[in-house]
Amino acid sequence: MEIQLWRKILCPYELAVRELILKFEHIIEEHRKNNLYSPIEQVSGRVKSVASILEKLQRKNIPMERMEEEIEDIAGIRIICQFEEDIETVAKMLQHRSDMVIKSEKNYLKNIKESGYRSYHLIIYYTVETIEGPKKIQAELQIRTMAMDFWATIEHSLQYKYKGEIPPHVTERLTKAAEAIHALDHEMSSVREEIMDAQNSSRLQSDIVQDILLCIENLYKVSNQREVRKIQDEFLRIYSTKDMQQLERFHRQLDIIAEGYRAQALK
Ligand code: 0O2
Repeated sequence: MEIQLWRKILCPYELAVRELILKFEHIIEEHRKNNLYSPIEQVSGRVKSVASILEKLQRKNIPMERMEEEIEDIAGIRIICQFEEDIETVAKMLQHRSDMVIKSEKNYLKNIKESGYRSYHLIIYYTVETIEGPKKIQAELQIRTMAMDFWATIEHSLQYKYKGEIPPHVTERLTKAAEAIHALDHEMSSVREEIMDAQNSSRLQSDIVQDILLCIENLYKVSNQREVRKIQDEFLRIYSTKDMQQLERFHRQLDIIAEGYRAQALK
């Protein structure tokens, strides 16, 4: 096929990958803005390379004209979660979306691959708008934890290095590493609540600090410099104590002071 034609074929897949990444990133943002825990930690995506498409066509004996129907992962999205429990939450979230239809699933968490590969895959139908009108394409969503992703990335590189013929001694070590990764995911799940609490309070603290700093910056514009410097010193003192309750109290007081200045400015 001519290069020009490949470009035309892959164009809607590029658009789909960009749109889907944006949509999943927005899910993360929406959770964070509402002070909610996001089951999605990171998202990335890629359009399969022409070489990789050709290799798959050949390996699976698929005629070129059946490419778009048979190769389901021309558009690929990877969704990374912190905990194994989050994978199901994400999968359920996707079932209810109106902009994608789930065609099939492959659960390599329940049915771990012989290689040790663990991940949850969904093939979806997704429609993009092109200059020639709407085009329904397929995309593969891989949902996995950070630990699963770490293992899969390393194993994928080794597959590439050894051209799919990984020597037995390396396979053995990969199997052991896969077991360790499995155990790590379970260990992390058992302290999930504690980790989530710690992450939430750290995010809350950073939001409060950002708010206080913005408030102090605004006070410099409308109030006596010496007064604001005193407020600033008090903030630094409280901040160094790492006492969240004191910091929250200071934040509330600062809000009242700022409100007072705002009211004065309106008079
Ligand atoms: P890439 O380089 O990731 O784009 P097949 O290619 O026939 O094995 P199939 O039947 O289309 O795959 O679906 P499957 O098994 O769900 O695999 C789809 C993708 O999952 C693969 O894409 C890999 O990304 C990933 N995957 C599946 N099995 C393994 C594994 O054992 N190790 C690792 N590291 N990844 C795996 P591709 O096509 O390999 O290409």
